Amino acid sequence: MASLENIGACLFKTSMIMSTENIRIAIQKSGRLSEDSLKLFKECGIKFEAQGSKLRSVSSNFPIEFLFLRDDDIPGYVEDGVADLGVIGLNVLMEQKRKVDIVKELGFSKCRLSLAIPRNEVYTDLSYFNGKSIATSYPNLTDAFLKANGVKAETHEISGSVEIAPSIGLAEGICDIVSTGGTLLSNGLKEVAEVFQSQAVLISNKHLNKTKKELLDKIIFRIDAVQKGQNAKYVVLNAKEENIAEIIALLPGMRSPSVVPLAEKGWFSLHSVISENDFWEIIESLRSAGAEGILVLPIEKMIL
Ligand code: PRT
Ligand code: ZN
Repeated sequence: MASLENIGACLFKTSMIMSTENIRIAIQKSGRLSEDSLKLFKECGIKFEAQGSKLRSVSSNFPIEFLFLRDDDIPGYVEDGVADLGVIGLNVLMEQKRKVDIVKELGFSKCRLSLAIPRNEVYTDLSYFNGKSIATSYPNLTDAFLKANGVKAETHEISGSVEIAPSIGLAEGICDIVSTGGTLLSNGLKEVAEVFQSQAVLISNKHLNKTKKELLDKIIFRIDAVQKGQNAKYVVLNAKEENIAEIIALLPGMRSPSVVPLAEKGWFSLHSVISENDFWEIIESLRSAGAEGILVLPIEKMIL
């Protein structure tokens, strides 16, 4: 008869075998996507080391292996199945036209691909670019945009320092990534048309096996919880009993808020979850409805 120890040993061995299949994710080694990518997976409770020259790291508490790569290589590795998942700017992904699935928008590294021209040029509309030359590191996205808008311009692909192209006579305009607009400004350029909006996305290989699909679902579940928590705030406020109904009507919370009696008779503490934007819009109405001692607290994770 099987002893408890034997059954335990068997279960242990089975779980070891089951856990040998790691899902592999490629994230940028160093650059504008790296810090937020690392932060996201740490907030998802996935422990791993990412220091110095390390090119890979296996998590100690989740069956996942991280590969640290240049961002441009990530879509190709995910398409080929060298990595199962990747975090990449939508701009790079769409430029490369790789066959992968976009599984989640991650909400960081937001930027736009825009057309810009020298500041002193007079600009009316996109027809300005007819017959002009445009320098860019994104020829596919730029050409597609120009074509969709019936503009016949010549794009010149260059790999870096696109913003200096007009001043050295290489092109008459540029199509480049803009975030704050500071780089355009300091190079005597002005943004005239937005071509594409980008943010970091989680991508996946199209042919994940069952185990890896299940792991991806777990990762998405965790990312959802982190993202919901980031957009939501926990609000605690005090109010007299006669004002509670009016205050509840103002709160667009998840469900009915908790109402807890305070030590002082006739006073209650009201707890609710609302989006930060909603909060700023209704704060004055809450105060005029009699809310006092309002506390707004961050939420780490939110599971609905
Ligand atoms: O070394 P590796 O190849 O991995 O990285 P990289 O140098 O190619 O990319 P990196 O780290 O610069 O950017 C990675 C991703 O971050 C991009 O593909 C975008 O999705 C996103 N991102 C967000 C940006 C910016 N903001 C950004 N501001 N990528 C580039 N810029 C550059 C832009 O090219 C221009 O030179 O910043 C300048 C403009 O910024 P502002 O703030 O002055 O407008
Ligand atoms: Zn790159």
